Amino acid sequence: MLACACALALVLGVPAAGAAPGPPGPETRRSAPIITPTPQDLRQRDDRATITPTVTLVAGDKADATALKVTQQALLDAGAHRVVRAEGPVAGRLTVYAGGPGETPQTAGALTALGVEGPGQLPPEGYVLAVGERSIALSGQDTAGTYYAAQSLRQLLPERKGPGAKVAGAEIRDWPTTAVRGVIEGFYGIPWTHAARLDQLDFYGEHKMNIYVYSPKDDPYLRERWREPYPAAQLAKMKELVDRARARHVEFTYALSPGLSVCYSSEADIKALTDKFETVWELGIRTYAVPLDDISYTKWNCQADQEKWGTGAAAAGAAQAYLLNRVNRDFIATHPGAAPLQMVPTEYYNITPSPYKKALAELLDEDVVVEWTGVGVIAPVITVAQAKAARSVFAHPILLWDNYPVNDYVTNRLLLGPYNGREKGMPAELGSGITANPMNQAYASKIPLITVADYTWNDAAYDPRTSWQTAISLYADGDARTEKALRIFSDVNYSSRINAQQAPDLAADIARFWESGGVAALDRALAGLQKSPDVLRDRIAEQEFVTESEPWLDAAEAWGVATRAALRMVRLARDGEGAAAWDQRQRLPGLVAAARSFTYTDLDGRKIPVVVGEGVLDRFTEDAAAEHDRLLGVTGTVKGLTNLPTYQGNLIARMLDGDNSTFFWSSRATAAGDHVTVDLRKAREIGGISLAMGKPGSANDYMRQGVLEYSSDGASWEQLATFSGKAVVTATAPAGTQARYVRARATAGQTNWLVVREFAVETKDGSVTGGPPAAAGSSLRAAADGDVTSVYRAARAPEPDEALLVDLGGEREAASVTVLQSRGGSAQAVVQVRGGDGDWSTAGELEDAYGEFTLDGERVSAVRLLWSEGDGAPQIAEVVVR
Ligand code: 14T
Repeated sequence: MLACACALALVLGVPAAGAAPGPPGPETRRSAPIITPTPQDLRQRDDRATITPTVTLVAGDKADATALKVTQQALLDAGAHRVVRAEGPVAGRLTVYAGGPGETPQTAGALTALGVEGPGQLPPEGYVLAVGERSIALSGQDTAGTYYAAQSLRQLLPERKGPGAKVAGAEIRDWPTTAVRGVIEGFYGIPWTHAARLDQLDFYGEHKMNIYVYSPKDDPYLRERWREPYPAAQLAKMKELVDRARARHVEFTYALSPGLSVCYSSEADIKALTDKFETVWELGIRTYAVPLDDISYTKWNCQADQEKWGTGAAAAGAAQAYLLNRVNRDFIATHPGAAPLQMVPTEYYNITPSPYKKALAELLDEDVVVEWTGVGVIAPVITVAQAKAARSVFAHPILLWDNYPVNDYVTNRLLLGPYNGREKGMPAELGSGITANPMNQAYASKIPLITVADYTWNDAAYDPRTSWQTAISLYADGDARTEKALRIFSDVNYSSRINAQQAPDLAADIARFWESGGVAALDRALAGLQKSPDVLRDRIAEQEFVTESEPWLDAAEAWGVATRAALRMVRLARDGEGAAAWDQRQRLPGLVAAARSFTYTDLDGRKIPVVVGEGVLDRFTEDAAAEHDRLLGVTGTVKGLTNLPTYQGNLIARMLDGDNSTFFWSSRATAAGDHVTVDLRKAREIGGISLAMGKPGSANDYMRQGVLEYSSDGASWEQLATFSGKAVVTATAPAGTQARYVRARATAGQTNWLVVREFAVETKDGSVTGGPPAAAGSSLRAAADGDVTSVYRAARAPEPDEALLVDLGGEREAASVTVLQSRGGSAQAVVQVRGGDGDWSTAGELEDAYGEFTLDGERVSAVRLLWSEGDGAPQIAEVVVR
């Protein structure tokens, strides 16, 4: 069997394809045709076709109308002036036979003439597409197959302004390995627009997907108010969707979710369900689903159910089976042409045998299809064995509801990486097929959905990275600059529960930089990131992509600016440009804050700060600052660490920002062993410790049982205190305690997540005295705490003879003293050092934001700044002795 490697051979083997005659003109958009999903079997032929000015189209009365339209349009786009229907070939013209045995009988003869076998032996939806010298034949096993042959032809033909294009001879025999392939609009939050849905249906057809399940959680008529009839205007729109879907060979599936309020035993409710189904039957809908996910099955909505089935999960399974069977018998069975009913069980997310599943498996009519999300609501992997187990535990055909690329549980993110972690051979075990739950962003969803379509059609040939490149290339519509920008943008929106690594391309560039230091190469990559949003805004064909991705585009651009500034800072510091590097360093927090400032507005009107490249871009700016710290000779900012995942933008750093209204928030319950840790960056003498957890609105989000511990190496820990049942914990380390790390570690599991407002650790090393006194919220110590981001801000201008004294707590050999003034502070001072003899000598005069004074290895025990009078209040970020 031939797969994607052969597609390549086909293209490379006949370089003239799509480009002849002459060199590729500007109208030649793509040199290498991509057929996606990857065909099962594609072979090159020695001959090639020529697009003649008039092309003859031979098609029977029963030929698939949309297949003919697609074929005709593809021929016109390939440069034909006219496509004329006829009964047979006309001399001098290319003839295209469109239609399988049941549609266009003439195709059989054409295939014989080309020496190609017909589609008779292929599975449903299979097709044969042959391109020979004088004719092209498209022959589906059924009309869907012919339509898919037309889609493949569309991708095979070049785009040209006039006739004459040469098309490499090819023979494709192709069929899907998964019978049901498509998308379930099944997410919470803002539903897709009508226009987006119409557009999606076209897109599904182009990618050989054959099902769309209409099930947005926040359409009131589908869930909250499921019994209510539709307003006429909404029915009219649904009709438009149904018609569009039918034309694209997509099964429009109507899913009604009564579980929030249904009384399973109620004849009235069963009638309400089937009545609603009846109204949409009129629109042409033939496939139905009753999802019972995300509801309570331990609480009945009516007393009658309690009386009929008793209590417990098995009772719920029996009640649900009863309702589903009634719908199956009263509605599906009485409506010829209706497809098998689909249902989502309340336990949809595992394969663990249970009383509920047992009841459902035994009682539900055997032709009802059961939906299942894999193991886990968002399954990182789905294996052949799991699919088999699902089939056996539910004892019904399984339709995989795959929660990718859905982002309703991470509305601050776009998930643009490929479909991944689904074992080859898995679809064959399901019995039904695969529907992917997409993002609230319909257009951006197309990138991952193209890869889903690829996997579901031909899982054996599927390669996530290759498919992802194809998806990007296709979505960029062959425009090289758009493609590059889209790849960069998708790279920084790559990770998810099914793709572990964030920004794999950029992370590799950054790793290379830290290893071997090529500033220019990394700056090129970061400039690419900074510019990619504008390229996409200007050039991408689907402007809706830009509209819905706007906050992420803004953030990507701003991160490009911030990371480039960080890189520049490192370069300057390495080049000995201390003043310029310091200037750059001080811009950094503002640039990072700007990059974090863009928001997505959700269904409730809440503004959610979006993230891109998290863990990579933010990390780079932190690593760059750490490198700058190292070059300056300071220990750096106290850091927060945790093994817990973060809920949205509530980063661990927020427990150290001195702001009691911001907090770290975990995105899961705390388990024994979980910790939050303060890293003081070097062993220091510590004093008082205060851990403030919980917050208004989440008063119970605190660590119920734990220990406060410290360590100098992060490996062996000493206990300071234990705590339980208190949201605010304080302790004092015994005098002389030296520690680099202080942590709170949970000693028991709990159901609540964790909020830490502040984790304050007092440090006692280094002493700063003198004046002027510090302003409120600042401290003298900040001038010599090893952290250039904490600033000593004087409360007032210096008085005559006032000086700031930094005691090093011992004598050491020093090469230089550097004084860093924060932006906005421009005090002047004479900088003196105290030598081994106790005498003060002048090192230099501080005049600017950055003052570096050489000491030639003198022994130094203290530094003082003798302030000049008349200036404003000094602001000293750090006095550094090296
Ligand atoms: F029906 C299911 F197969 C399913 O996945 N239901 C929902 C789905 O609508 C949603 O889009 C998806 C991703 O968030 O997960 C399910 O919803 C949940 C699942 C949870 F575990 C909502 C809250 C949960 F805690």
